[in-house]
Amino acid sequence: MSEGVSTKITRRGLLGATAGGAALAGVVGGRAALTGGAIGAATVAGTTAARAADAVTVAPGQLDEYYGFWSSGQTGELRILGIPSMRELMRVPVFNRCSATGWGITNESKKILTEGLTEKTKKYLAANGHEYPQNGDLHHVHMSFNEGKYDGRFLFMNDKANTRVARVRCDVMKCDKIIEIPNAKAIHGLRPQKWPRTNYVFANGEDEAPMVNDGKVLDDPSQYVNFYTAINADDMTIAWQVMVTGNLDNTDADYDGKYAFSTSYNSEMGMTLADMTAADMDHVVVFNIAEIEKGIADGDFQELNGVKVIDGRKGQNKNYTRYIPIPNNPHGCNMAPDKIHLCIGGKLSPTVSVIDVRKLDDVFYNGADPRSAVVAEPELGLGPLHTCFDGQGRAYTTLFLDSQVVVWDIEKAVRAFAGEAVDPIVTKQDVHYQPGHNSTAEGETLDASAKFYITMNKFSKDRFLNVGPLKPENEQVFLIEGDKLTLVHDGPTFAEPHDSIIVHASKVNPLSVWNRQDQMWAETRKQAEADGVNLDDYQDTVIRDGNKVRVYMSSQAPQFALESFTVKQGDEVTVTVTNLDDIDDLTHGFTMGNHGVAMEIGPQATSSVTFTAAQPGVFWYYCQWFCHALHMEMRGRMFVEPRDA
Ligand code: RUQ
Ligand code: CUA
Ligand code: CA
Repeated sequence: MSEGVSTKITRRGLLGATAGGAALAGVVGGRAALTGGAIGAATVAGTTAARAADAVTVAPGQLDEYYGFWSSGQTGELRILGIPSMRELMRVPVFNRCSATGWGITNESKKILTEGLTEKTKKYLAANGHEYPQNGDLHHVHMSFNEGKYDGRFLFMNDKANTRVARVRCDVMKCDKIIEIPNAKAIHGLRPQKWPRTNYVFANGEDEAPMVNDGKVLDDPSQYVNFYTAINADDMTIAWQVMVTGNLDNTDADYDGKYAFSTSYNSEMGMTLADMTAADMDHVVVFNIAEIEKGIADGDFQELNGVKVIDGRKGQNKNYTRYIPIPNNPHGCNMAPDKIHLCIGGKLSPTVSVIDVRKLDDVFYNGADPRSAVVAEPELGLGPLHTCFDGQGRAYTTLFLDSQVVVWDIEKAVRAFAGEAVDPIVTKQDVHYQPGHNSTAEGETLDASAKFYITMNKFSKDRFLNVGPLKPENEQVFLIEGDKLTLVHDGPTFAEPHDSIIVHASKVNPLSVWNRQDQMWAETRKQAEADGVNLDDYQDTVIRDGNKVRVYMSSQAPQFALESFTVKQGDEVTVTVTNLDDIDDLTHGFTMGNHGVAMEIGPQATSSVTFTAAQPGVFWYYCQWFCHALHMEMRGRMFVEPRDA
């Protein structure tokens, strides 16, 4: 008998079965009696967490079930994680410069970083000696949709700092478009249209400014406006803008393709903290997409900096917008996968306001009071920011001030609002500390699931080794089991992941080797053709064109086709490297010593970089991506002859 029990008492077997759990509780209880209970409680909690951790452990060599696409805030890049392991897989530079890949250094990346800027901005930048903004603030990453589900084609993201929106191609995981949004200031909230597909990407302007911001109007907020922008996702052009009252914070779209929504924390149009928090109610703006498209088609717009702008401000009595009063400086804006309920985080109000999108037709067309679309407003805790969903009728709202997540039942909240005595709160769970966004697997899609819950916390405080006054943030993973959330992972991260999406691995299929005909280096290819160079073949050609020198060299591990080349002091040198290796994971690089020049050249890719050889001398170039046992030897010399020689 005792032998039978002992073979059964493995940690996994014990805790997995009810009877086993009871047996362990007995053992622990006995010990607790001897120690005053403290150790017993810790042991139970510890072993439960360990068992839960097993459920999300991805063993070395095993692949994660999901991709996580992560914002990086003021770092300006996109990050790719494996979920649930939280292993960081890749960093994709977007609004930042990158030493490893040459983003912001290569001609191909500079084209993307500059071509979408307005002429005005190019002037501001030139006055400061820059070709493109030197920073970015990337808050929100979202994937393109097809019929309410991720389609694996593109990722879209905002730059609050420089009013830009970027797109990343999921086939190569590189940014291929960046556009500056005219008129608007500080693009913050961003979401793709969910239905029928992502024709539009919606983007919020957070900061108010004069409609024509040319210095004639300055400190006169009564003349300030804000802009909501719809971007054509397929070609990254601006479709239209709507001028609104109040600022815009976060946005989302419905599952019917009819409406989009934005929260506003500054309906007051205040310029000081006191003014921005003066009113008890701010609002959500509802945008009627079909009416706006019709208004554009009928010519009911003004053109402002090349963009068709609809007037959707309060009191214009048209069917472009409606303003639903919401308490108080609301923030998060999240559409539930039940296709019905939109959840608005009250921030300064302890409530989440739930809007039933089926009631919006009445608000637009039958004169119904905008507040009649609010069907629940549960009191959940302090500082509700963002809400995510598990596809089973439950909502998970971050409570910034309480440092908690509150799990609540949407249907019960609706019933409670109608007067029934039900409590919508399922559970509250501490997080460490001060959460902003949160994610469940595919929670913003029709494939939402209840597997795990990720919280992106703004502070780590004491959770990790001290690294100085600047601390990392902390992201935590919880296993969802019925009503229970069990913490299974703490992960420090660098500034500042706001938002993330979790996408099943089956929906994302990146290439391992570039397609030689890729658009990314189309211009470089054109120049090569003009120079009589075939980029698909071995290249060791140096072309002189006045004081411009174009160097074409292919690379094959462990050699560049050119062991040296010669230019004259003051020449503008363009080096084009084509990686002829076509093996997975065989990336070369090109770094020119002492010239601030580096780039990545993936298998079968072409990359180019232009610089001025300002000083005479011998300069070594080398491959900076480890590619071969003789990688160190993969180098060559640039000879720069003195001008007068
Ligand atoms: S929005 S928490 Cu809440 Cu940019 Cu970041
Ligand atoms: Cu090529 Cu290292
Ligand atoms: Ca306010």
